[in-house]
Amino acid sequence: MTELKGALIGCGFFAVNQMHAWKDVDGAQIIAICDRDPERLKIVGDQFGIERRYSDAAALFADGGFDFVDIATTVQSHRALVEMAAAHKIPAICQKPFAKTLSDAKAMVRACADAGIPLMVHENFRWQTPIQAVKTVLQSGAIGEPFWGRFSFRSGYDVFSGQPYLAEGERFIIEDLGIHTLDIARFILGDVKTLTARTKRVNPKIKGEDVATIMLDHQNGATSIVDVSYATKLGTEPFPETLIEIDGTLGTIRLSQGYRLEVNSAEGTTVSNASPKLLSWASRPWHNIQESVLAIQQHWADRLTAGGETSTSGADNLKTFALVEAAYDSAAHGRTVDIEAMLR
Ligand code: NAD
Ligand code: 89V
Repeated sequence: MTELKGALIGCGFFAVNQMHAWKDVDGAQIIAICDRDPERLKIVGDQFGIERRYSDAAALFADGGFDFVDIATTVQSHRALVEMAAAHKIPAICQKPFAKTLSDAKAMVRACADAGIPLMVHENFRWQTPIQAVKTVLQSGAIGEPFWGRFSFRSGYDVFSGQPYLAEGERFIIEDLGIHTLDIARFILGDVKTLTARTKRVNPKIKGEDVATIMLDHQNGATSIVDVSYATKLGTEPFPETLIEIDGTLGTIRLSQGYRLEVNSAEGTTVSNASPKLLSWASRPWHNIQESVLAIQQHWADRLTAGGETSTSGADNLKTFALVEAAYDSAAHGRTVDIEAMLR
């Protein structure tokens, strides 16, 4: 099999995980990197032995010689870089949050569709082992038709030391973390008709909201709650676990802290361990996220080689991104938002 060649733009905090994962992906490797910060370019270039280094994305694309680009910068540059990829007809992966606004995100999807190139959003949380395990149980039919769910991420973990920009934006937890939880809710219970949200800022040292409670009406009739907090101090810190409760017509699923998966069905109660693997380059407690980075990047390489839309394509991610915008709108104006209307 010919190995796909990739270029990575943005050599910051999270890109190190992506670079490690690319080393483990079958059928793809990174051959060039780009960062406008010379220090980050050197650190990542030296760590992963990459000779081709660029401080300017336009120069990287002009030189070419790669089959895809992995955009690992923060949101401000996503639209310009995705459109640059489309202009050069280079398939692109773009980190979350996909864009600054839904209208930017729609333009990015359109640009890639017009150029005929695949676009995937690096929305990795649905690729976590425990989340996949919940989906597998639901698909088995063991709990019947789901009618209620809760997707919960409550933590007191200091995310600001690794990602200082998270303390500075007007928007915080929904845009950065809730975006993953909302995507998991869609992945498990399907697309959403309407959304209602409430937010709070508890930590006085940050600008944006650090607590959000969101109610979703899914198209299949199920109702779910997505609740996220970085102001929750617990005895045993659960970061970065998403806890899940699903009630179905024939039983229930509970994914609880410590990756404990309990299924109650007509067959009785089963308890299993849905822990992620600790990859050789991973470290606790991030190993759950790190394993999902490898899974999503392997999925990209497989789809790029064999063809077919990725699970978190740009088009798919519009439906998650709309929930983010709707949550801010709902919390600001105290109203329920029609998601289908936003996507028309
Ligand atoms: P960071 O600030 O540490 O790194 C971003 C890097 O991109 C910096 O080195 C910066 O110099 C570079 N950069 C920015 N614009 C550029 C441009 N136009 N050209 C070249 N280089 C440019 O940020 P981070 O914490 O690594 O986050 C990056 C993205 O990853 C964010 O969108 C964040 O939300 C996302 N993220 C995702 C996960 C996940 O699990 N999916 C986890 C953490 C962060
Ligand atoms: O996934 C993210 O984007 C990260 C974190 C898990 C820390 O919220 O910012």
